[in-house]
This record gives sequence, C-alpha cells and structure tokens, in this order.
Amino acid sequence: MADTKVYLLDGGSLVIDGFHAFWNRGPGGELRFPCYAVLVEHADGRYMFDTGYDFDHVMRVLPFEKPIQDKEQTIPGQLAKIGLKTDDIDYVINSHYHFDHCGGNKHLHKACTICHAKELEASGDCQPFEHLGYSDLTFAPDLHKKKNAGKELPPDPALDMYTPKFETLSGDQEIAKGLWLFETPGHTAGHYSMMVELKNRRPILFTADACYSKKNMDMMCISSFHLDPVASVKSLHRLKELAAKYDAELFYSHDPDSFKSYQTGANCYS
Ligand code: 5PN
Ligand code: ZN
Ligand code: ZN
Repeated sequence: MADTKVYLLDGGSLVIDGFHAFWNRGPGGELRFPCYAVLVEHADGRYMFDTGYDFDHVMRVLPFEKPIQDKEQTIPGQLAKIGLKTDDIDYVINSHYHFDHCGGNKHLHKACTICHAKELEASGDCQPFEHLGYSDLTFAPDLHKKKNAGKELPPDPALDMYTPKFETLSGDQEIAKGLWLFETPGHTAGHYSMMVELKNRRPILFTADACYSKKNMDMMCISSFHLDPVASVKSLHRLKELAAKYDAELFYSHDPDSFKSYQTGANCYS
C-alpha cells in the first residue's frame, strides 16, 4: 500500500488588519497573510482539505483584502503543478465555510464534500456579523442560488457543471487510516482541524482557522472573526493538548512567517 503524502497548495494571499488577526491586541495595520489548501494522497483516495479563496469573489465582495493570486495559485493551477487534474480529487474536507477556505470547491466536480453537520447548517443560516465570512456559497450551488436570487451576478461557468454531494459528520472522526478530524469550534459553529499521520515524520496537525499563526498560539490570542470567543480559546488549548498527545507539529492556516518554511508545490511530506 502506498504511503500517505501531503502537499500544500499555495492559494495566494489576502490583507487584514492586525486587530482582526489578534483580537483586542493588535497592533493595528495591514497584515498580508497566505492562504493554502492541503492535498492528502491516501490509499483510500485523494482528499483536499480546504480549497482557498476565489479571486473574482474577493474582488467583488471584499476588495479591501487586496487579494494577490496568480493563475498558478488557483486550485486547477496548483493541481497541474503536481501532475493532477481537478477530476482526480475524490473528497473535499472543509474545515469551515468562510470564503477563504471553500472558494475552490466548485472546480472539484467528482469530489464528495465532507464537513461538520453544524457548519453546513451555519453556512446557510449565519449570524448577521458573520455575513462577510460566509459570503461565498458557491460550494453549495443550491444555497448560493437561493441566497443570491434577484441579484445580478456575473456568470460562473465553473458553477453550471457542479453538483456536489455532502457527507456531514459530528464529533472527532478518523475518516481514513491515520487521517483525523478534531472538533475545534468557536471560530465557527462546526469547525474541524485535521491531523495526518505519516510514515517518515511526526504527524501534521492542520489547525485551520482555530489558530491563524504561531503568534496566536503563543499569545493565546484568537482572531476577531469568530462566532464564540470563549469556545475559540478552548479550541486553542485543545490544539495544544492534541499536539502534545500525538507529538504532532502544528501547521497554521494564515501564518506569513511559518508559511515560508512549509514545503509547497511538488515537494510533499510523507
Ligand atoms: C480573511 C477573512 N476576512 C474576513 C472574514 C470574515 O468576515 O469572516 C472570516 C473572514 C476571513 O477569514
Ligand atoms: Zn475562517
Ligand atoms: Zn481563513
């Protein structure tokens, strides 16, 4: 049986304010951070954990986040770099449905979509203060059409051919051998972090937005985009405990410093 491999797919970058990255701490000022997707090649199939943001969506809805993403940094572009096509992906796992984690779902026509049951529910019925976060609903075309009825949206050819099937989960789950989803709620209602066990190195625990960066963990400081700040802090502690329990290395979702040291493109972890 082939060993599991993990690829990080560079999805470009966005800008937020320092007070959004470090809630009630700052310092303020523009902070440019990376976004990426994770491809896990497993004996049971190809799993993609998150799919980054859609450039056109951000330009239309959140242009103040100043997206930088070249064609190579799209999901099709990143897959091409490792010799794969969009139809080669069997499963998409979404940590949560903020626009910067699900914008590329619509390219993955053959994939079954896996997420927390509470997250799928929240994405269609979010709190008013979460609207920008949940602004890209193209991962669920029916929901997207319902929410955008009456609005003049530019045609999106990718969407016409996209009819995803959802598989919702709750609780911690080992969804394939050595591939774990851990509940880390607070940032959103049904947030999952993912741990991958590998043959030749320590497990990797992808925090997703339960922890943007090493600095957030070191300061026990959550980001300002959250549903429940108290639950968010609990999840920060949980990630630290999980990393200790499994001797896992934490990989952060939006860490400009750590990202420089991560292997990307055709270089994988195994
Ligand atoms: C990158 C980013 N920008 C804005 C929001 C938001 O309003 O909720 C989540 C989020 C983001 O991840
Ligand atoms: Zn988020
Ligand atoms: Zn994010």
